[in-house]
Amino acid sequence: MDHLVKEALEGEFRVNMHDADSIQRGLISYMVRVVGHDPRSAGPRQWFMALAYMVKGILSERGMGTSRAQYGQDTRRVYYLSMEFLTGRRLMKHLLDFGLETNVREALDALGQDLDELAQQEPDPALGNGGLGRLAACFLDSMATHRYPGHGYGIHYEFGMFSQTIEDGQQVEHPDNWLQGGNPWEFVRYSVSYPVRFNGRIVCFKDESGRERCEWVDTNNVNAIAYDLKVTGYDSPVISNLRLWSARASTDFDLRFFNEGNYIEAVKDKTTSETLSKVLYPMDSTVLGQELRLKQEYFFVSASLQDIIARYLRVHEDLRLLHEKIAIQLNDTHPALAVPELMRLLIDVHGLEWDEAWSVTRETFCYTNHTLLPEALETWPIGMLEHVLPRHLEIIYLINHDHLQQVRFRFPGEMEVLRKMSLVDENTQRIRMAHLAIVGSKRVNGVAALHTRLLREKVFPEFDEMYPGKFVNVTNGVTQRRWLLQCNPQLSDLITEAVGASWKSDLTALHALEPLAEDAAFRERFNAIKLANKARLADHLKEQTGYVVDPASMFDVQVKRIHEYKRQLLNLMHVIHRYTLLREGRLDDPVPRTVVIGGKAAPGYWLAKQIIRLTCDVALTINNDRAVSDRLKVVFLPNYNVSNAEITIPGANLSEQISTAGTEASGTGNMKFALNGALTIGTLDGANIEIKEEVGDDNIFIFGLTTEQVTETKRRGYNPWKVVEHDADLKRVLDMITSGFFSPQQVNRYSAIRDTLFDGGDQYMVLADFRSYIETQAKVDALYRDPDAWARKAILNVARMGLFSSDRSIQTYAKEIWGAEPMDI
Ligand code: 26W
Repeated sequence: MDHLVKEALEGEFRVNMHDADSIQRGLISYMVRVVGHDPRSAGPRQWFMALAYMVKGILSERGMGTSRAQYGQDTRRVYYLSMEFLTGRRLMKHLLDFGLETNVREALDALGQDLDELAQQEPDPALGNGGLGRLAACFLDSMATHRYPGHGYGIHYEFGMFSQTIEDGQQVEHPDNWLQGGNPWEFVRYSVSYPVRFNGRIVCFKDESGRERCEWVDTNNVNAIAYDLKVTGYDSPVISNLRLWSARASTDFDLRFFNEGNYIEAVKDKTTSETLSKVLYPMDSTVLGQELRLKQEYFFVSASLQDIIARYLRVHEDLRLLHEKIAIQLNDTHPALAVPELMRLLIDVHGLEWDEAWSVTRETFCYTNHTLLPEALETWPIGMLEHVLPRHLEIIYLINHDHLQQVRFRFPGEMEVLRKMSLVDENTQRIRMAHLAIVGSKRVNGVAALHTRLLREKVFPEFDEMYPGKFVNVTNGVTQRRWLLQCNPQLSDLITEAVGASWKSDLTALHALEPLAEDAAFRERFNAIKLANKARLADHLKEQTGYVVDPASMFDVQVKRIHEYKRQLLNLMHVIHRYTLLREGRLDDPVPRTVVIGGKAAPGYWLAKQIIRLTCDVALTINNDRAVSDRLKVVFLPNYNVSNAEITIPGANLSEQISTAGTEASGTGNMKFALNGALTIGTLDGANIEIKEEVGDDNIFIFGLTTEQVTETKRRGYNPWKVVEHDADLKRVLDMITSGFFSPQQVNRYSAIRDTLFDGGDQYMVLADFRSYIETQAKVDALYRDPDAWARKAILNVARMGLFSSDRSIQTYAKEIWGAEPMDI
């Protein structure tokens, strides 16, 4: 090592990434000069940092090429505004994108370090809740890979999604201090800073030219500071940027207090304004309506729009043509305040007329809806807006005034329609953010065919009628780079060997695998890879939970946020039913199963937490019952996140996608599992429907009521008691849950579950779908007994996933929504 260090520090600084020796010298040099550690005593954490800084250098160099090309070509840009980005770890992704993995691995080997161990050192940035945040990350990857001029904007949360441990069978939340050890990937841009204003009041006056102008005065200001993360694409010269805003107090000290000698009071304001980017709200699917959340939304929207306008004005003059050069995608309604904020900036700051500003605004924004659940549709109390964003409330009223005039014209005399379409909910005195986003956007999209249809027919039918062609569908997709290439290297190699490498940027190339489903040798290799991935997952489960599971058993996996509509409870009911059959010897030729359930519950969502607890209780009982031990195991996988999804998904045989029909907008886990060769058991919900259409009815297990049947059953008066009365197995399962069979220390522990199912009316039709689910699970068993038949179908699933790449989603957005072209670079 001594001579290596000497040589490295004497040699030239530039690293030749195509040469392992040069990389090795580079690493030593970064270790000394940037990390500031002696290479002779550095551990994996320090080597990770040295490597990350070295890669960051390449990111920066190449990133400049992209910027220059964008300004040079004056390309139409796409801005993706999202409160959440779940990017996953960066290191391996950048190495894969640059084609550097092999060389770097070799260089590290020579230094006595293991690349995989280093990669584990990196914290997983959990700046999102679930599907919506991960989709944003897949989209950035696809945009960079296919050379679109995409830019992400979000929040630099100091604390991301909480980390979850299980203590005493219950979820415990811990702060996610992901920046603790420093973040080598980010570029802090102290000079890129914008003031964001809150509170205050509006003064209107006539200016010299007699024009009515409004000014927002006496505001409390916070500064937004930019943190940039570089986004690479696979084998692509384009490097895009994800800009995350962090809140800084605008004045370090409030001088009034300071001068009075009250030092602590003087710093207090600083602390409160900096809470704006402190923590991600860990809820998906229910809105809390808290002022801090509203402020977070406005904070990042305002900073992003100021930045977008500044960049535009660097090369253009006329803001009336803004929409010709940019498109802004709103990821759900979380950034919907962008609509009145752009209006405010254009009118109050840049002097456009109302009509000019409105036409630019409506041509600039597009809005993606991600949920059908009524409790997840954002609304804000008028009183709160009046206090926090008085000028925006005025602008919203003005927008609504014009909007309602058009509604009256389109639906004359229809007061009910007027009431429904108003941006203001008069009953609750709240502003409807989805309405605002729809009115202020050029296009509105749903994320799967069924979801878009339900949006148009059930949620916003009047808007759809009033604006024909505004509502479009873009079915979600996932990036095959992370969700196959990176997480499943063995299967990736097998596929590349069989059909070539083009699938990495064109997933439809997987079609060529179809004939190989009939090739016994291929099936054998495919099965061996699945087994190896299951062994890796089994090791992970053992390390995380202590439970030992058998990789030869069927791995039946449901990982996603815990929510009643996703029906983890239905899964558990099948498990309990199976357990009783096993104990009574009523299953002939039982297929051994390992059921894995994982996911986080929102901290305030008590019932979801009970479902986690029940999972753990059921696991404890079943896993310790010697009578069934080798035939059934249940494991709750703690702290489900992007990193452990990368281990879990490749190890699954069966993918559980069992939401009540009409509730899951799309799902994206469903796509990741199938891409990794799991078969799906699922309802006709979200993108499951399109998956079924692609893979064929024989290659997926569909069960349960359809959306129409759910509606019809409810309309006719659904009676949970009746269902249970006619199903002895179901009755017994429920009795076991509610009589304390799994919680003898506290027999009433699960009374709330009984209550939602009966008194609560079983909103999500768990009982109604039980029988169909159980029967379908029996078909799953039957197929698993024939490994060859199972493998054929699994291979066909992989081969037919071409449609579900986020590359396809992005190409659709680019063509049909943004009007964006790939850059020529
Ligand atoms: C603040 C309250 C809140 C926060 C987040 C409400 C709703 C959300 C999101 C819309 C929830 C979400 O992540 N939705 C998921 O989006 C995925 C990507 O489109 C879909 O695949 C999932 O079906 C949908 O649940």
